[in-house]
Amino acid sequence: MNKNDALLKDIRERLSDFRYIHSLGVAESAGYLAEKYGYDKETAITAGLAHDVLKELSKEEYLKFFEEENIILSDVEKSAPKLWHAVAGAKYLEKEYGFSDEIITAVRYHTTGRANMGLLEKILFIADFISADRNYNGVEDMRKRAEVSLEYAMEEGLRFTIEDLARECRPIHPDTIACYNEIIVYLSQKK
Ligand code: DGI
Ligand code: FE
Ligand code: FE
Repeated sequence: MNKNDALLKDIRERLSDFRYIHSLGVAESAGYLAEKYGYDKETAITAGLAHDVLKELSKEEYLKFFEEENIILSDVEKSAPKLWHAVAGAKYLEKEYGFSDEIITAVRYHTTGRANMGLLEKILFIADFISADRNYNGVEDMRKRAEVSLEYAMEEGLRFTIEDLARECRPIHPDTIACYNEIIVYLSQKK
């Protein structure tokens, strides 16, 4: 079995129909963005398939995994369980599949973003917002922005996430803020 076959079987077994279909959609969008912005298409597809691999663990399973892997969460991370699947997923893919650092890092930061993201990181971050299964208000605008540049789409995605989190009084991860600031400064200098 090649690695993508094993990965497909793994996500099919670990994820609900809904999230399995989401993962296939993100893989397709990541492949599309890779071709458009000049990254290896097969690597981007693999990252898309893999990105939410541990999304459906229980709270107990995450905490056990973090303890076994000696992963220490910050206070913000402890209080934001939605961030856990990216941290756990990256470690799992490193251990079980030995994927490249680029894939591992893209999965690790696919939820928060961070400063200084590489091309695959940005591709996965945006593919997650524009995949075919997404239907939130504003998804068409995100898809249009993704045709202009990855950074232009990231600006909108990060603003969307930060506004949502602030409105709901939830903590905003420092990596999310660092990513937002960097993109805003970058785009303002281009004008
Ligand atoms: O796994 P998906 O649902 O496909 O998408 P995702 O990995 O981007 O996760 C989105 C969720 O993560 C969404 O509910 C908002 C949350 N999130 C993203 N950035 C932050 C965050 N939550 C907190 N508390 N802080 C963040 O900085
Ligand atoms: Fe995710
Ligand atoms: Fe996702």
